[in-house]
Amino acid sequence: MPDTAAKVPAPNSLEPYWMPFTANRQYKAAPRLLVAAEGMYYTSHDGRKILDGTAGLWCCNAGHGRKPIVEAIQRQAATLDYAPAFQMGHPAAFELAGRLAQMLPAGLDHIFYTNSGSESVETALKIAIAYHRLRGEGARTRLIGRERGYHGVGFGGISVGGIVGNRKLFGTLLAGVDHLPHTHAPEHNAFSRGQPAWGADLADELERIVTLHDASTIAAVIVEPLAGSTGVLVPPKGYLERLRAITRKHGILLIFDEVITGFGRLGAGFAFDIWPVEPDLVTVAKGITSGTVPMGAVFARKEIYDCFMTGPPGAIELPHGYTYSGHPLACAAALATLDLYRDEDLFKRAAALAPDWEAAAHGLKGMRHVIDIRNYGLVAGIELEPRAGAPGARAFDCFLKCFEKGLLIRTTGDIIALSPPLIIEKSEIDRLFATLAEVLKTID
Ligand code: PXG
Repeated sequence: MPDTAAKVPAPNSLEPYWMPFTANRQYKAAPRLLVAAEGMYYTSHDGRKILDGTAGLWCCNAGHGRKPIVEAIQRQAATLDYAPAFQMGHPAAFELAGRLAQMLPAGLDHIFYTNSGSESVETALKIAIAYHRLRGEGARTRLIGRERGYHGVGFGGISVGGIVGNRKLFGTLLAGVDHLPHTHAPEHNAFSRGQPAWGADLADELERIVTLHDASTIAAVIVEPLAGSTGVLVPPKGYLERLRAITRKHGILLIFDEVITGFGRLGAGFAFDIWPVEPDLVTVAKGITSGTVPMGAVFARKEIYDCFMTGPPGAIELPHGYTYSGHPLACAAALATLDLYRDEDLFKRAAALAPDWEAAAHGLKGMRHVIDIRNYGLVAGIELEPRAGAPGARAFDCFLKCFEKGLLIRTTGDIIALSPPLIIEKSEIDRLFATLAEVLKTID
C-alpha cells in the first residue's frame, strides 16, 4: 500500500496550491500574503498597510472594498445566485448590456459575456473567423497579432500573442498566425511623455503581411491599443489610425484588446475614445467589475451581430459561450461598478490626475538604473537597465523592497509597471514615486 498518510500536507501547507505565473518555489520559501483591502490599500498578513500601485493586476479601478459594489454582490447572491446562461436569461445581464452599449459609440453596441480577458480574446477571434465565413469569405482565417502582445493564455491568445516565454512550452499553437512588429523603440522614443513621436510607419508592416498572405486569407488583426503586460508600450502618434486605415482597406477586422485599457485606465472609458479609431471588436475584462467578480466581455459592431442573425430563427447562431457567461454576481458587480465610475466621474478624475502622474513618473529620470520612462493616463512604465547575466533580477529586487516599504508594484522583465486605482490622491502619487526613488537608490 502506498503511504498516503505521509503525503497529506499539513493544513497550513503552501504546497498544494500551484500558483499562476509565479515562481512557486521562490514564493513558497518567502511568501507574501494579502488578507484585506480597502480604498487604495492592501493589508498584508503581518498587518502592514500596502499602497496599491497596480490596482491589483490592473483591475481594481474603483479602489478596494467599495461599499456599493460589495452590497450589490451581497444582494444578488441572496436573490438569484445563478441562472443558466444558455437558452435562459436574467434581468441584470440585459440591463448591463444596455448600460455598456450606452457607453459605446453608435454601431459598436452588442455585448457577449465571458469570465476573463483570455476568454474574451478566444471569443473575439472565433467571432472574427465565423463572421467572414458567414459572409461567404470562408478563406479569411488568418489572424495577425503583434510581437510583445499579451492576449491572455488560451491557445488563440498565446498564438496571436508575442511573448516567447508564454508560447514556447505549448507546441504548435494555432496555424495561420502572423505578427506585426512591436512598437518599442527606445532608440527613438526614450523618455517620451504620452504618445511617442516616432513609429507610425511600423503599422505599414501590415501591408507587407497582406502582400505575403493576400488579404482574402486574413480575418482579423488584434492589438492592445497600449500594450500593458510587456511593459507599457504607448502607441506612437498616428500608429493606430494607420492600422485602422490598412485593415479597412483590405476588409480585415480590427480587434482592440482593451482588457487593461478599458474602464478608465487611460483617462477615458476606452482607448478608442482617446484615439479616433473605431475597432470592429473589443475585448474587455478586469475593470468591468473593478476586479471584484471575474467577468469579461466582447463588444461587437452591429453589422457583425446582424451577420449571425440570418439562419433559421430556431437555430443557435453562435455555438459558443460559457456556463458563467453573464453570471448574476458578475453582472450585479459590473452594474454597481459602472454606477461608481459615473457617480465619482472616475475616468475624468484619471484624466485630471494624469499630468501630475506624468510629472511624478518622469521625476525618476536620471536616477540610477533608469533607462526609460513611459506613461499615459494613469499608467507608467519605468524601464531599468538589466543586471548583467540576470535579466529581470533588478526589477524583482525592486518589487521586493517596495513591498517591504509598503508599496505594491508590478514588474515584467526589468520594467516596472504602475497602474493605481483611479481613486488615488495626489499625495499618494507622491508617496508612491518617493518610495520607488528611495528603493532605486538602495538596489544594486
Ligand atoms: N488581454 C490583455 C491585454 C491583458 O492584459 C488578458 C488579455 C487576459 O486576461 P485574463 O483575465 O484572462 O488574465 C490580459 C491580462 C501584468 C498582468 O501584470 C496582466 C494581465 C494579467 C495578469 C498580470 O501585466 N493581463
